[in-house]
Amino acid sequence: MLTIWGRLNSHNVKKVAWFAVELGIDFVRHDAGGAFGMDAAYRARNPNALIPTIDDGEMTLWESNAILRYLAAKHGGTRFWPADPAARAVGDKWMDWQIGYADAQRDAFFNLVRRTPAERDAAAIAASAARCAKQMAILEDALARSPWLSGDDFGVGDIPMGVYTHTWFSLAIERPSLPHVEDWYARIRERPGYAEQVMIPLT
Ligand SMILES: N[C@@H](CCC(=O)N[C@@H](CS)C(=O)NCC(=O)O)C(=O)O
Repeated sequence: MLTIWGRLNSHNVKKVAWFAVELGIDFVRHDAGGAFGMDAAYRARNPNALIPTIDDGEMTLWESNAILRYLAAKHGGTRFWPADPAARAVGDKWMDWQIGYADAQRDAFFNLVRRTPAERDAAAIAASAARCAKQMAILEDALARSPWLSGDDFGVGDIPMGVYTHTWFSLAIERPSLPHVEDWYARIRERPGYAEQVMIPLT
């Protein structure tokens, strides 16, 4: 049985929980991080004191995108992570690209979701929203050429930005109209586990 540690209102935990549902594997998730804190046993599993961490009986692993690739390889065969290096690199690229996107979105997210209206920094929110729009235009261009970030089929490369895109559409910020991103987001919303593990109210 797969164990996932981490609160579900974390982007990085959502990735893993959603993908476990896609893979059809049984898992148990224990809240950790944020208001739930991290005990000494957790910190012994993950010296970074960050979430998520998993244990599947074979190994303990942290770093959400590494966890996704491990689970894809172990439980998905080539279904979600192709064997061909070039095909695999297509989705891998977007997994790494998400780290830069998360940086762009951070100020808008923390100000609008984790702070009270009185504490919000309007200039930081606007700057963050503008950075997100610029990044999302890159995603739009990619999705105009390919149905999925992973290539012709949905794959592990769609998971990280799938999570962050839900936040982008949920935040009270200005968004340009990006029809291919909207279409991809609509298709992702139909995927197993997405509504349950990702589309929860932002907190
Ligand atoms: N690169 C790491 C980043 C992990 C990370 O920053 N996690 C955040 C939540 S999304 C965290 O642990 N924050 C502290 C906390 O929740 O207590 C990964 O992808 O797993």
